Amino acid sequence: MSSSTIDCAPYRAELLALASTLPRVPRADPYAFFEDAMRLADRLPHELRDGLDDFNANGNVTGYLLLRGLPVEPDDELPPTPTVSPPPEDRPLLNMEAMLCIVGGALGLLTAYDQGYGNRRSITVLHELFPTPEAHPLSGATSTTQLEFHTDLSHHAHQPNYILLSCSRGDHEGRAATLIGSIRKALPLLSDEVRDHLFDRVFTRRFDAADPGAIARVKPLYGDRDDPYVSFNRSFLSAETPQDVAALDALSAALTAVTEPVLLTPGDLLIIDNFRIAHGRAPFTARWDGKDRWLHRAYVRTDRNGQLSEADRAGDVVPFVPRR
Ligand SMILES: O=C(O)CCC(=O)C(=O)O
Ligand SMILES: [Fe+2]
Repeated sequence: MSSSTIDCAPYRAELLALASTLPRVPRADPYAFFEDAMRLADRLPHELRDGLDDFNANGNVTGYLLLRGLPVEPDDELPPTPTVSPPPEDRPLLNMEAMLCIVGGALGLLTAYDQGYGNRRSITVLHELFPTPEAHPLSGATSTTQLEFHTDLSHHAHQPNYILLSCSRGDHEGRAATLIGSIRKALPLLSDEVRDHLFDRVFTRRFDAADPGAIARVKPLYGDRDDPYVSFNRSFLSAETPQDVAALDALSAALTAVTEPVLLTPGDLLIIDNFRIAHGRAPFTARWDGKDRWLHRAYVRTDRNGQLSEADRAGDVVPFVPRR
């Protein structure tokens, strides 16, 4: 396994024992649930905790950390893959939800976001990802088409540091790889001219198709010139000049050239450094048989760039503040 992967199979029993002490219904009292998960994070097996702390402090070249072999339920003990969100408030805790929250608690604060558009009625920490029948076959937005490179919440001033994706079910054919484009790998492929443009140019980023006034301002590269953060979304960053187009295309091409596909399988938990990689997802075919791909997702904030204040708690909802 590469240094981006930690095999957690040796800790399965220990992790299950930790998870069994969490409240059985995570959505009944979310604040209490996340507080417990954070407490349990201090009792993770030492080697695993050290790996998480090291990634949190230094990152790595690939921009992700993949935990494999976590204690997912046997498939026949899982409920059918959902087709609608949100899940029932009383749905019992799933093992991969427990893993998501304990690992998230080791990295920072699990956080819910007002994203500035349609999600106002469903602002939660715990998200579910699965293909939806309504999107098939005409738009195929969630499965049959590739999800292009993006940074999650790049239009939000308090963009999450980490995206955690844990997997209860993979897709049937093993095609739905999460695509990882690391800026630490892509940067050497960019010319000085393109780098300068991506650092200095402030792009407008639309975030609500129905509202032309809904714009944020985004620099695709920022921070340390030699080890920058990336904020990217080819479809929503508006290119106004030929140089804009050339620079965004060059960044797309460089990210594509260094892409690592990570195929999530049951028991995997992927930690994406949302400041250092752009990510996407390969297309796949859903079968609508109750066994389709099923991921759990949560966003984590850390104090990187001083973005937390003392009163912040796991489970908080961050109001929408457009990036400027
Ligand atoms: O489905 C995936 O693997 C990635 C989905 C995604 O882009 C996200 O959760 O932000
Ligand atoms: Fe995403």
